Amino acid sequence: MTTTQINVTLLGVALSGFIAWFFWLAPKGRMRAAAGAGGIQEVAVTVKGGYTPDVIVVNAGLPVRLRFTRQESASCSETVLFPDFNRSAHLPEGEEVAVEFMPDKPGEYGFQCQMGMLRGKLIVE
Ligand SMILES: [Cu+2]
Repeated sequence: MTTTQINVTLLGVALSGFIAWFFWLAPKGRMRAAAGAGGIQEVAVTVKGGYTPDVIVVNAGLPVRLRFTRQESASCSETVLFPDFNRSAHLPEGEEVAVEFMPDKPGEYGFQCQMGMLRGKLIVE
C-alpha cells in the first residue's frame, strides 16, 4: 500500500469511529434541575430512543421530581427504573409520569429501561 492508501484507510476508520460515537455513545444532553417554589427539583425528560436529557444534575437533600414523557411505542422504553432509589415507573405513550425521590447522598446513580438498553445518569452534588 502507498502512503496515500494508508492515509485514506486511516481516515475511513477514524470517521466510522466518530459516527459510532456520535450515534450511540455521545451524551444527549446534560441538564441541571431547577428547584421550584416547593423546593422540589424538577426536570422534564423525553423518552424517545433514549432519554433526553440523559445526564441530570441535582442537589443532595432536596426532593427530585422527574417528569417523563414517552414519545414512542417501542416496548423497550415502557418502564424506567431507578435501582438505587427503589423506584420504577410505567410510562404509557404520550402521558406525563412523574418519578419522585429524595437524593440523600452525593454520587452518580444510573437509571435505565427494563433491559438496560436505554441509560441515563443522575448526578447528585
Ligand atoms: Cu429497553
